Amino acid sequence: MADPVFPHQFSRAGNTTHTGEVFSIPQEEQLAYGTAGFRFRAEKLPFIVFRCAYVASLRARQLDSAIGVMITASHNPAADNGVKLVDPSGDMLSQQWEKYATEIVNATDEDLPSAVRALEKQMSQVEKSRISSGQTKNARVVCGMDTRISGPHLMSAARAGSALFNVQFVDVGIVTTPMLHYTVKSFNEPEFAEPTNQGYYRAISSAFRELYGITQEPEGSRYQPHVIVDCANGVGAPRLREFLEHIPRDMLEIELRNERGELNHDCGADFVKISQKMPTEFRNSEEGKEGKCVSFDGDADRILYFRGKGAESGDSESVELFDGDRIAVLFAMYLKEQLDEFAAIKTNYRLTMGIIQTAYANGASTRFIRDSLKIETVIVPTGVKHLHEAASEFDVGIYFEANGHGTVVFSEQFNSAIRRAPSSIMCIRRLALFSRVINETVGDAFADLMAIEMCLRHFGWSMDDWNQKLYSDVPNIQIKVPVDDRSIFKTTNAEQTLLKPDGIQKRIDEDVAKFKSSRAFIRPSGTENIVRIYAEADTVENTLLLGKSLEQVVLSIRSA
Ligand code: G16
Repeated sequence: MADPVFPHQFSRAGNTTHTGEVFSIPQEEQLAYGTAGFRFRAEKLPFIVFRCAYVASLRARQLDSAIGVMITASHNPAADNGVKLVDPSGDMLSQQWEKYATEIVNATDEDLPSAVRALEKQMSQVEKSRISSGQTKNARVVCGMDTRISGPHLMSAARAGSALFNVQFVDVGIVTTPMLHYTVKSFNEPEFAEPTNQGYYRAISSAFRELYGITQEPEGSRYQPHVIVDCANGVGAPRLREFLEHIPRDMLEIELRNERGELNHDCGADFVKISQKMPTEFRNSEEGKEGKCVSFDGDADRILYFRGKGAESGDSESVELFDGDRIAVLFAMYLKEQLDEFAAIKTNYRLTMGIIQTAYANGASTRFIRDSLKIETVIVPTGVKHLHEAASEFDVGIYFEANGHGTVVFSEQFNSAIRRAPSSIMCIRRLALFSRVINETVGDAFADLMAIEMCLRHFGWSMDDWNQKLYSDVPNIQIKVPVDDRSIFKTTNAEQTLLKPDGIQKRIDEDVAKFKSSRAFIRPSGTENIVRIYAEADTVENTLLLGKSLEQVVLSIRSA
């Protein structure tokens, strides 16, 4: 086949932005597939999206399947954008293909055809002959975007990239990232769900309504079904409104805030987690101790719960956080209760369960999981791809980053055990329905919201109960330090130890040794031009001191 012709406006030199200007990208600038795909100022993205869609079309032909392209910069500011690829099962792109995507994005126009040929050489004989005989009717690039102004132009770049091999292009419009993941899986597994927004809404909401129907609140329940959602002014707002048409108000009363302002500005899960403050449009006097509030991020793949500290605290801005760690523990308690009942009945099945966290997990949560729940925990580097992979080693793998990104994955062994057991047994029905409420493909704010409310209702818990019956967070802080070149920071040990620049880990260790019960690490972000500092210690004051001292360490490198 002749080498395809690459349109000039999607080349490095001619890269044309959504405002019609040319923003060229120097050939020597190496672009990296980060924590969650390529993420930069939107001006850089047309060329990158074009090349990524091209890679997606190659992968789609290789596997004769739908591959996803999601145009989003999630929690980043509105002026940024990004692109990530989704594999046929709805999971993140395989790490081998992340490498190919990086090579293809960084190849010169002249080198591109040979880079593609090198990639094609890696394919199996079966895949090659399927492609050469044209048996690729299921190959599709399924593309969605968030609400950013640069999105539609990037969608046209994706369409152009997929067109090079005539792969069918499906534009699903403005969707949350988890909806795109779910839709890709639905295209490839038609029995899973209909590959449309309505198909996604119906699948999750019908499982929720059924689970609601069999869930009995215990006597003296303090559960309350009113939730206020901070939509981060992102795609979560319009899509959640549609989703809620499938959830009766007498089951859940959901109120939406931050629907149309500036994306992620003073609101959203990242803002709430890092500042530990109320998002805009929320007031401590109204949403104080009694309130149940939730924050999504810009593409609704993260969820956090929070409430004000109450008028009596004298602090009108700070929040009490119920973060990803606390959500993971809630899911673990619910699932463990069902699995224990199941084990008592079906002794021939031994289903394993584990919780995957990152170094950002609050130390108190990890101790509680190991010591009180007696569940195995695994710590992996930041990034859903790492958590998802580790969770898949268990029959029931719960993974959550403290920032609210997480879900539960279930093994084949789990599915067949549940299918074979009589559905009249309550724990079996709960497990089966819970696994359908959850979006297994990736962390999903809507699906997680439904599952969390169901667990709280099952236990009859108020926010106070959820807070007090588990563990108390140890004081912790996260600081972002802008840097020119984050690539000079190299880590190991699940990102808890800094290898480069030389000598910095020693300074971190010395600082940590000054405070009781302390722990800290420094790592480069994979999504922003910043270095992140995490610190915890015995008191709020000491945590602040430790965090500030480490900030000085990073600033001293910056100015060296
Ligand atoms: C993405 C990833 C998350 C990660 C976050 C921050 O989230 O999917 O796994 O925790 O970036 O990553 P980093 O610390 O490397 O900047 P999102 O919600 O922005 O897509």
